Amino acid sequence: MDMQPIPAREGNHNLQDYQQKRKNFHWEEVKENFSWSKTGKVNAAYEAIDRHAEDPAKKDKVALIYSAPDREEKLTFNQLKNQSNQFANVLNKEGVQKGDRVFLFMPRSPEFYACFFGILKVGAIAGPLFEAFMEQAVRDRLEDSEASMLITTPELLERVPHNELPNLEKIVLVGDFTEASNKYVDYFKEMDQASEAFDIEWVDLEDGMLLHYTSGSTGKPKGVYHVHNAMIQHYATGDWVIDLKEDDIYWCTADPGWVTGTSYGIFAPWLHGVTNVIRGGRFTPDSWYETLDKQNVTVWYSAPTAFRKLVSAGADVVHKYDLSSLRHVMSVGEPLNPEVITWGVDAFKLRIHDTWWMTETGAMLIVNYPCMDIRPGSMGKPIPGVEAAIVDNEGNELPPNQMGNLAIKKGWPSMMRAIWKNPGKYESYFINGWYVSGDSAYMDEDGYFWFQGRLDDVINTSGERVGPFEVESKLIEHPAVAEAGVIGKPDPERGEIIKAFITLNEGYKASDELVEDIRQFVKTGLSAHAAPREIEVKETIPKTRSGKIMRRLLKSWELGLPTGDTSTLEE
Ligand code: 6R9
Repeated sequence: MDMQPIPAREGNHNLQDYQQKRKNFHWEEVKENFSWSKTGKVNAAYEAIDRHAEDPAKKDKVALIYSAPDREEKLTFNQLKNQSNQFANVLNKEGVQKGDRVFLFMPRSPEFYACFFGILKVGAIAGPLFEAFMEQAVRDRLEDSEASMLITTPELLERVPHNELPNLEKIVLVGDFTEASNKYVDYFKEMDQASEAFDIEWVDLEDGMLLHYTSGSTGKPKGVYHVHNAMIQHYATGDWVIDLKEDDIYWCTADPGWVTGTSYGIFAPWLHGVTNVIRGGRFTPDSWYETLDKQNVTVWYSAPTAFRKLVSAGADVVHKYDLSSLRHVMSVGEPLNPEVITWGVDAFKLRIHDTWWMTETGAMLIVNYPCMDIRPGSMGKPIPGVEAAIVDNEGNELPPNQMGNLAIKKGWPSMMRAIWKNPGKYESYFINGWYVSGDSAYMDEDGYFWFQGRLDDVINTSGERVGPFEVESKLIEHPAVAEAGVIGKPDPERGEIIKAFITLNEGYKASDELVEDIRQFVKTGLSAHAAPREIEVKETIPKTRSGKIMRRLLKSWELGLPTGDTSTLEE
């Protein structure tokens, strides 16, 4: 990389602090910031909300600013405490118990957050689902988790195949509905009657808190299981990396259906008692700049795909808004293009700080702190208490500048504790004491990490992880499709787009209409972000002798690259 490093600025801590911490730090130190270190009573919902609501100086501080085209609302820590207590009482009344899975399938709204903390307060495990999921995606997740309750809206209910989900006992409906069923619970009616007082279910730090489903290269999406202990790292990175201060107005753009939207859209800001902006509605460059301007956002966490859209919108759009309150910007989800960092320096007069982590890691691991020189294109360095390395396939460390598996020494606080009902899959992540991420990278002589790509077939489209198998499975459900192979194809704005290669069943002829029909089939059956932007009809799909689709070969053909070893290709 021939770009000059961008010099450090000030933050909560200086470089010596971090260097010191890297040498001599234990996560125990962070525990002092939680009330459970004194009381022994643990629950992340208490630390994030109630603790501030019980503090006379913070009780009436705005916790949540909700802003959507059709609704503006503010909730204080005390209001959020009361509402989540009410919902916890509703859950108790409906028989939800500690360890039960309660899923949320609804757009971002103030109700979402009251429900989320209510779930934690009864000791249940929250499973947030992205609102754009269609029936198949919803079914797979509710089936695998054996969720006993779902919270959704009447509008989204048609995507929930509840008669085919034997474990799903109750559906809480947030909104007006007419059809009566003893399965349905009327959110607003029950909340009206519920008490604002609730005795929190105290849990163990190792008790379940969250299930986030994510895609791998094979099989259905898997449930990544996180425990209350993760709050330690959410808090620490909220200080070290997000640089949160008492008076910040913080905005994380991620939906809580993805891990960034919970770890950093919920826990990090509220564990620090900071005002958190939640924006509903669709993305447009104007509406995003308007949110930064109108809410006087000071700290902003977003993603390369969004930044790239802002770059394409041009300088004229930025300059219409007053972004002078903004002091710190971070990014996650995909490689952050050096050009975007340069643009940020120009547009915001600020550096964009890249951070690297995954659903499985629960919190940031490799980052650019405010006080560190940024090398554009690098993800930065591991946080204190985390050991990162590049390893070979046997888990042996490789020297600097050599490409290999990006790996983390097992045992950081927010590490996933299981893959739901799939211990074999969980074990497969760990080699020789290392968590192996599936990303390839190298580390330079100075300890900066540089992302190279995925080592598996997982697709990253606009920062969203899509498993090719899930899309292929949906494609072949279409009556015209015989076989399907799905790859990620590089795209300047979206990072990658999904491209599908299909063969047709006897009696079907390739046409634009048919291809569009197949695309719509995936879009309405699975989800919009998983629908292939490009579909190419082929005579055959390359497969190994054992019948596995050779996605790598499809990709090489698509990109005009050498095809490598094809010895396992079927005749
Ligand atoms: C938090 C989140 C994880 C995958 C990860 C990697 C990619 C994330 C990145 C990055 C390059 C970064 N990724 N951060 N690639 N630079 N700073 O995104 O979780 O949805 O599980 O995705 O995203 O490939 O393995 P998740």
